[in-house]
Amino acid sequence: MSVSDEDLNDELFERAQKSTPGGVNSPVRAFRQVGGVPRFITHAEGAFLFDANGRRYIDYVNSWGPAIVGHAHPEVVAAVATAATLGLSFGAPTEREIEMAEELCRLVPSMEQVRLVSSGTEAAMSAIRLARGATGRSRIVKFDGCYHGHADSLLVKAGSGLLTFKHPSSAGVPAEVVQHTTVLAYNNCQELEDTFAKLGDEIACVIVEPMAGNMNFVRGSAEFHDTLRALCTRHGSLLIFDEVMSGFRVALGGAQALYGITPDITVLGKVIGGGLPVAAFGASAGIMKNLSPLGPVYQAGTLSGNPVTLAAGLATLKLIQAPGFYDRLGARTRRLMEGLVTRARDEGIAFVADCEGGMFGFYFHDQLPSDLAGVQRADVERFKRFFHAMLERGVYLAPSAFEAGFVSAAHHDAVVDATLAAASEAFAALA
Ligand code: HOZ
Repeated sequence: MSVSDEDLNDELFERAQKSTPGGVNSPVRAFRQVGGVPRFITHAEGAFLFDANGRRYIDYVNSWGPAIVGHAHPEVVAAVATAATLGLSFGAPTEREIEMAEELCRLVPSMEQVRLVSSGTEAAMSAIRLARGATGRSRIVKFDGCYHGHADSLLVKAGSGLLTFKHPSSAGVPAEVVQHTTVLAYNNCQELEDTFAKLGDEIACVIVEPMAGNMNFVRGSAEFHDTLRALCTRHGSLLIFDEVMSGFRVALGGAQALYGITPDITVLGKVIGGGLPVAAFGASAGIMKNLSPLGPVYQAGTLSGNPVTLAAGLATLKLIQAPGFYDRLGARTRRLMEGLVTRARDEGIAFVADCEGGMFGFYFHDQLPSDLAGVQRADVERFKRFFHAMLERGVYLAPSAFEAGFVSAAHHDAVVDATLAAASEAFAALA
């Protein structure tokens, strides 16, 4: 019997579902919004993923952001291999942790000190605890459609998988746990002003994705960020920029460098681990001194600052500082988005797109959204058909209309051209 194109992915998916809920270890990997069987990846190189059937895809998920220099970059792989031979984990400090902390503080000058952790969830959760400990206040403010990992107090009207699977506020989180979480509309300055007028002196912190990537790609307006900064300063609340996605993605200094805003606390992840699990949160020394062992705010981790993961991260941070790196990355991402818009419009399809650095979003709609309500006005059914038309043609997009996409340095012009050729056919099929 001949093995059809989808058989090995099908087989693996069936097997996976027996031992793992939904067959995946993170919900966003499932194809539940778009339908069909997730591709089981055997390996990746540069701009390409290869699945169990040996099919090659141009990858615009890039491990949900980290693979900014392309998959399996030889310098990153060599750094990991060298580090691994020296031991995988010590549970004691290493010089590499100092190097990473120094590098992060140099590149993101709003931070004087950082604490390294193993996931974005941990970093955001710890940043909130730090803000509460430093201010002695309980209330936190977040925005509808923003996602900051899966800590309990942040799983209210959240983006990413919660939005995709239509459970924006997770079950299993007691009302008492989220009673201090206030959720506002993204980019709405009036709501912010009103909330601070009423609750300002209770607010420990506002946590925001300055360029949101978990409800598709939505840019925070300059006015929104200026208002946020001014209100937090006036009321003694801490402003937390969650730059897990935008950090080292939209610019070397993150979104805060583009907006010229100095947040009180920054949360980083994804790119800083180059594909291995590392995240960080950082702030002024005055704020960070509240953390244990200096202060009373507890935070810890067996594998925090792991020497092998930091080797991958440091090698990646070195590569992205090559002259012209972000100019080239931004130019390719723009060419991709402009090419998609032109090809969709050639077919009479309402389609808009936006991007910054190596991060992008597109919508089957005639207007770019500024908040979650705007995102939800776009045509998800059309997105699903486009997703599959592109997948059939060897282009792997995020399997959700509510996720940002990513371009890497390995997406050379020829790769972008091949994507656009696939998109021409896909749009024609949709039209
Ligand atoms: N922020 C990522 C996607 N929105 C998270 C990836 C995941 O949840 O697996």
